[in-house]
Amino acid sequence: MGRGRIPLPPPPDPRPAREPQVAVIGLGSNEGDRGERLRAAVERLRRLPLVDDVRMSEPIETVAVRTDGPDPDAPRYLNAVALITTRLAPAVLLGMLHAVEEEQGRVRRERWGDRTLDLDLIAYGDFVSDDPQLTVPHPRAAERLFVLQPWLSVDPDAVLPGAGRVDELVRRLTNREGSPAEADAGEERS
Ligand code: A4P
Ligand code: MG
Repeated sequence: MGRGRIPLPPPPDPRPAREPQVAVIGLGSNEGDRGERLRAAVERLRRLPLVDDVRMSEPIETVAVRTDGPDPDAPRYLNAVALITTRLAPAVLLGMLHAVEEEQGRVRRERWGDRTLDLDLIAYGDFVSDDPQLTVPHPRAAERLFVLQPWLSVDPDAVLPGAGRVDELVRRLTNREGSPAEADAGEERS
């Protein structure tokens, strides 16, 4: 052995694999070929590393909600929800969602402005975080029929951590606002 060579410390134990979790992704598009954007986004989700079992709802058409309320004159959204099983950490998953948005030509202009594709992390198992860069569950999900209805359609037993059963949230929002279509328009009023 050469002089001065210091033996390397043993390598650290490999990190234990993360348990798979079900993550709920909200998809929205109100610019360009909306249906194609959503389909392409889901195909990308299927190809992400450490992601499997991607299940997407049927898309629904909804009135655009702006920061000052619903705007029936703005281009309407197609919204859908995808359930994925993943071993990606929540922050890593959100970073990948942002990368997919960019691939699909998303330009960040004003908040809640028109967009080719918005991917929100709605929930990630029972994980809770109030970091502004990673707020989970999504802070506005409990008030949004355009998230809750497609979610319920792919998981009738869905639960939004901290807010309760999704079927119950949908029932309350539709009772409060009238028909589901009107509820879409009014969901950010309160
Ligand atoms: N961020 C923190 N937590 C999360 C999370 N759980 N999911 C941060 C996604 N992003 C999260 O996001 C702004 C910042 O939020 C990022 O830095 C991210 O790290 P953004 O996507 O750049 O901006 P945004 O989407 O314009 O803003 P925001 O506040 O996330 O808006 P929302 O809540 O996504 O609402 N109307 C209809 N009908 N359908 C829609 O889908 N979507 C919006 C956007 C408004 N109106 C809509 C719809
Ligand atoms: Mg967003």
